[in-house]
Amino acid sequence: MTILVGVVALFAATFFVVWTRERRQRRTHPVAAGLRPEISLPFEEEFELYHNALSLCSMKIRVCLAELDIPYRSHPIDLIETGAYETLSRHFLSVNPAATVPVLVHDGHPVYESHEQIRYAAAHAPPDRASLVPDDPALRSTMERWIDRSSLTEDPIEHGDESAGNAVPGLTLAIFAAMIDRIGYTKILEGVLFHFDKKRPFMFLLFKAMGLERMGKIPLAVKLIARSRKQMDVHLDALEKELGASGGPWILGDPYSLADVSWLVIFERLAQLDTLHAFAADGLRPGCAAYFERLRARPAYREAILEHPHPLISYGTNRIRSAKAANPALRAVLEGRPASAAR
Ligand SMILES: N[C@@H](CCC(=O)N[C@@H](CS)C(=O)NCC(=O)O)C(=O)O
Repeated sequence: MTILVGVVALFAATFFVVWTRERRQRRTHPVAAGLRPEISLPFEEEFELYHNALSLCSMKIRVCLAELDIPYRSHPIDLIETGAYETLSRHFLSVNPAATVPVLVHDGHPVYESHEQIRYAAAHAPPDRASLVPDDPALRSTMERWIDRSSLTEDPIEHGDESAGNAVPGLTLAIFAAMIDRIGYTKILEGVLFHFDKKRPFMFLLFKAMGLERMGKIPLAVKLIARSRKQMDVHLDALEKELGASGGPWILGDPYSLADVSWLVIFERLAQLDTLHAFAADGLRPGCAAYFERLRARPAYREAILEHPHPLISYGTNRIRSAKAANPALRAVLEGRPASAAR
């Protein structure tokens, strides 16, 4: 018995020492947005991108680089949803101490925050490419407004009224819950030990334990999804109006701009969530539905999204689709329709 207590105490002490040391080395902190010329990172190519297939902000900068035809060296980084907390690795923290993707690196200097990265990339457009930023100041200010209205900012859950990007994380809970059933508990545990926002790994543990099918039994998730859905409705109504006023085909009318880059990924996320039809299709916001089809037809969509697939994303979308088909109450939670309404 004494030996057993001794072994347990030794194990606990060793664990505590290792954890404390690791935690110190994996400390995270916020970073200022934009180019950080004072930081130098190892690099091989003019542009390098640390990104993830699922991450909305990563999709945005990939689309932008594809539109501008800027080649880059790709560094795929896992999030827990796609396999592991690689963003918490010591290596990645040396690239971004805020532990988030994407990070654009230009000549070895990081540019943080995707809405700043697209502006930065546009300012470095090759001379033979349209810069995606109109010269006309009025159009430029409209573009900025629509970039902001699609951006994911700090503490998005509390600011869904401000932008569609902030309304997205609440809706994304469904695909989180679907994807996480393929990830082991020990991987999530790394987040419990080291993630800067402990709510997130605990949320994944809960989703994994409960399963997507029982998401409707988590009152906080149900409330958040309903609120995010309403917020997204408001943002899309505004976009529908703007597309009508500009006459399309793009947000500013004729010129395709950074605003369109930013909105493409919002629609793509709704499609990944198998919920696009509840927001823009079949006579519901036809302007937005047709707009997304036009965005999808651009070569950048193929290059930046279709050519960066992840098996767990398609797995997640299919899981959501089949779970809703088998469970009308879950469909009602995710799509806001009465449980009896079939698609
Ligand atoms: N405002 C940042 C948001 C960056 C962000 O939150 N990235 C997410 C993926 S979309 C992330 O890396 N999350 C890491 C985690 O949750 O552990 C941007 O626009 O770049």
